[in-house]
Amino acid sequence: MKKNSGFHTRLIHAGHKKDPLGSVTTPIYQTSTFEFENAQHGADCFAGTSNGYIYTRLGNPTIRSLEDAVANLEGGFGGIAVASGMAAVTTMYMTFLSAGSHIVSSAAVYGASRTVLEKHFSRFGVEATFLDTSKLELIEAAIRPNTKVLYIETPANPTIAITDIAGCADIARKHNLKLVVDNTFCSPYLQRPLELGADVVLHSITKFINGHADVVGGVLVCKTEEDYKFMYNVMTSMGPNMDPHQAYLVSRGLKTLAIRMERAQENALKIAQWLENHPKIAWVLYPGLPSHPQHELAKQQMKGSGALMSFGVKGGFEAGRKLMDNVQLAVLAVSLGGIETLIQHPASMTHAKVAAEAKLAAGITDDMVRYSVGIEDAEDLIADLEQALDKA
Ligand code: LCS
Repeated sequence: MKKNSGFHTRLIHAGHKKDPLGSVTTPIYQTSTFEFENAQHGADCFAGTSNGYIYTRLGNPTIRSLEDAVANLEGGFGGIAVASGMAAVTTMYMTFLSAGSHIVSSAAVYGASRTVLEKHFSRFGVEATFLDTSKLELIEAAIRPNTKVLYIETPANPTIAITDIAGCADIARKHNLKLVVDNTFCSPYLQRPLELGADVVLHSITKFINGHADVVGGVLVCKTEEDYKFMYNVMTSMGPNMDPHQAYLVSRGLKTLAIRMERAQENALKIAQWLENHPKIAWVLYPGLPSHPQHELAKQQMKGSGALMSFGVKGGFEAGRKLMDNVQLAVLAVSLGGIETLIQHPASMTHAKVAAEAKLAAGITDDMVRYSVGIEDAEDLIADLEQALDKA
């Protein structure tokens, strides 16, 4: 594969090394440890003067193949695959935060990305400020001398709020902060934060990158060798590493990312437009609708509008509950970004552990329903919503 190959070519070929036995796919090296050629080779591997594999927590060819593929697609120096999206988030926190340091984060982030700071990193003296990062002036005002990281999720889970990545990169450069972007909702197909000035991009691989609702995983991509090496050391020392079989499944899912994403977002736009015109729907937030407050920014920094939306049913939570209890095609389940359409209630499910006032301040209202659009027929999904709304 040529270095300047297109995105679709890289999706299929990046990360794969020619196999000595001719396997077209990267084999699953389901081993915990690797045999050295001799004692000197073992010592050289540990000294870093030989590139041989040592032990799967420290590196494995199946996992490396996935790491190289995602790093290539995001345009970074190196990728680090881990056991879950939360392992990616906490590995990043462990890399850049120390006792006494401060992080500024989007208020609307995946619930656990916030609560792990409030409940656990606070025990080690880490301070955190959560705010509406779609307003750049609020970020500037929150920065303190001990601020080390600016962490944004865009579009945000579950409010679909969009943050200006390039604007945040300017602020991060000015104040010497690491800009980290959770790119889970977009995948590198729709948005490449490193190209817009971010230092690190991370994913819950559980979502669009794997895409088939059968694996939990995470990945980080660092722009520079320096950040990559330090983060890799943090990860392998703490041990939240991915398993080779998990990496194999994700690599398989990744190959169809672009065509899955294209179809899902085509469905999503049709559904969002239909919902917006439905008399029982109070509001819809979808980046592809001109009514989205950051529709223009979304058009600039995203290659498409994605497959996630949130909406409110007239009649509030009770009406939303009736809708969720009556859908027959969409699956009532958390997670997102798979080939099947999922529906859930953020306030009582994915963001249940976020304090009530914090939820409201982040825009996670009680009437909010989150809908992750899959690759079924849009007409069938609309018919499903229609019959459920009739009962709401
Ligand atoms: N970042 C984002 C944006 C997420 O949506 C999630 C999980 C994570 C990180 C954590 O990833 P995990 O450890 O679960 O792989 N989001 C979920 C959601 O909205 N419903 O269930 C999980």
